[in-house]
Amino acid sequence: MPYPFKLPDLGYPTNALEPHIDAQTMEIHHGKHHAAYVNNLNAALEKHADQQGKELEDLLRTLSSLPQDIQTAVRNNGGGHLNHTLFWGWMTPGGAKEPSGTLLEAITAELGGVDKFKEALTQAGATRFGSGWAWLALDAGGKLKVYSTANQDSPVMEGLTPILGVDVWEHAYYLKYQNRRPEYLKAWWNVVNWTKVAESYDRARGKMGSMAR
Ligand code: MN3
Repeated sequence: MPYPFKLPDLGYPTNALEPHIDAQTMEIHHGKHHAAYVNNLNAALEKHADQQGKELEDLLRTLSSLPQDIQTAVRNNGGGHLNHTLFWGWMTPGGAKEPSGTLLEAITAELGGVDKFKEALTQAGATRFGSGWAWLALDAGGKLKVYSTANQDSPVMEGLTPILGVDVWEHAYYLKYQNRRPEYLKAWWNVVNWTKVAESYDRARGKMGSMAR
């Protein structure tokens, strides 16, 4: 849905991911941080009627062709809106413990298996200096890639499709884990919604297939 963008529901109560992610962090993260990205994105687009019909992903894919005065605001707040919307969906209480299906096959074939993939994503998140995200993304050639981005930059901005991502901004973990980002990342694996992640992968592969045809 294009402008005006709206804060989506979490899909579960703020305390649902306890003890791994605490309720107060979720309340502030969703209700304040994510809400601010949505509000700031709408404020940036308010005076640009010609941009208001675009879907969020389209805005982010074509950042450099947007009016100069809103490029940074759309990059930071549009990226923040998309990243967080996906992030809430990639988490769930009591989800499957491991990936399955075509995603599992791809992780095994391309990344050396689930354990190696988890290590790589954890490492990408732990070593991202300052604020950012660690990603599993699908590149233009249909291959999986594990890496990190700064700030609210999304894989979408460089032509990749996000499959799974983890927020490593301090606001995502500081109340419970303080400076212990690796401990937060370790706990986060317990709440990953593998069903949703597998759907992200299959959808991204499906879109590629239809483009190739
Ligand atoms: Mn965040």
